[in-house]
Amino acid sequence: MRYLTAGESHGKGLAGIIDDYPSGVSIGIDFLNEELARRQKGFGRGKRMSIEKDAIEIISGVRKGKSIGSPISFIIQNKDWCSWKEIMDINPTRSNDKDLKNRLLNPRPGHADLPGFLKYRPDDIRDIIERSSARETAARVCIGGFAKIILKLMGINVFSYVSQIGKIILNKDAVLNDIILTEIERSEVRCPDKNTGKKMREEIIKAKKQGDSLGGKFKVIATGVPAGLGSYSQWDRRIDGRIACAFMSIPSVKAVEIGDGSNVSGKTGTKFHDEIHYKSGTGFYRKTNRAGGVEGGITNGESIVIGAWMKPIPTTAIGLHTVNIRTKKSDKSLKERSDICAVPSASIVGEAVLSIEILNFIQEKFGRDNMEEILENFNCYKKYLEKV
Ligand code: EPS
Repeated sequence: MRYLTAGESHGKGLAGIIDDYPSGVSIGIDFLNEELARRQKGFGRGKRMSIEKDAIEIISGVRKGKSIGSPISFIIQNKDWCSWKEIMDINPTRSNDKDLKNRLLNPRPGHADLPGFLKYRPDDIRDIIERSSARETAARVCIGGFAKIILKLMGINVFSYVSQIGKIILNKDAVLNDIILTEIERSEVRCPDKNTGKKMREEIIKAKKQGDSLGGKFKVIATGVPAGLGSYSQWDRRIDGRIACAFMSIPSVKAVEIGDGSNVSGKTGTKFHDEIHYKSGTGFYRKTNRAGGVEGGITNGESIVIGAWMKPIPTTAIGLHTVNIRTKKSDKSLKERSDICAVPSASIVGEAVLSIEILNFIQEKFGRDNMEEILENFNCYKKYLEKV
């Protein structure tokens, strides 16, 4: 399954194309819209999220509620476009005084503004910030939703939660049962622990008052993933490498861990590795999962556990020292409407990108054409795993 997204943050909308999505999958539009709504939530989001009510409009690849094997394409309208029609006009217009006055010239450190300006040579940084905006992730969450629909049919579920916002850190990993999962979905910061969640909320309020922004960490877990996805045979066939790449492509993510992540280096081999056990009818299993479900670039049958760290949002009310791209004089960085903290939303994007990567490896192993065929192959393989 390949995919592309397009669209500017304040343009008409976002678009997505998914190629190689199997035929015969029932597509629940409500489910896809719920996924979009989950991404829009979260304490610390900016005003934009109260303007938008993201919803998918499928253009192709689905007929009578089922995928037909041809490319799926869709759009998500930007409601806010109505207020930006003039600024985002695609027709040639003679630049007027207003345009000149509105030009963004003071790049924000931490955003794509300066490197984008150097690369694409615009005379207005708006040309850069429109596409580099994290608004693009709405399209990716949709594509992840399509992937999740298939994974669910195979008993694979993907969850996420927030484990850090600013200085507030959840002190232990969440045990994902139904009660905790409900708590995460109810929490404004997607934190499994009420008290920690409260402190995270206060941290966001404090940052807002100070005209500042925050980053943090989120975790994404996939359960029910069979052993045998990915391969050590070539670098780009390692599933952990592909997952890490997908997470690093989420705006603001600066570090990714699989399993125990940076804690792996301090332990001896006998204290770190997950010992192997066997039970008739279940097959091979582990009592610990420090490897995060991947060994040698291949899934080992345990849950895939990913952690991702986000830097603070680069747009701040206070601003940072920068240089005007035209005058080359020192100035404060430009101010755009923005979020104070988007870690809860990023965890939903994390669910999407992990689902997409797992589905890619599922299709590589079990087929890509038709859902019935994929399920037959998958179930046959699961039986082999149980009795091997
Ligand atoms: C976003 C929409 C954007 C930003 C945010 C993500 O909307 P606007 O620019 O109109 O406020 O709120 O983008 C960023 C934080 C960023 O750094 O790019 C969205 O839909 O998620």
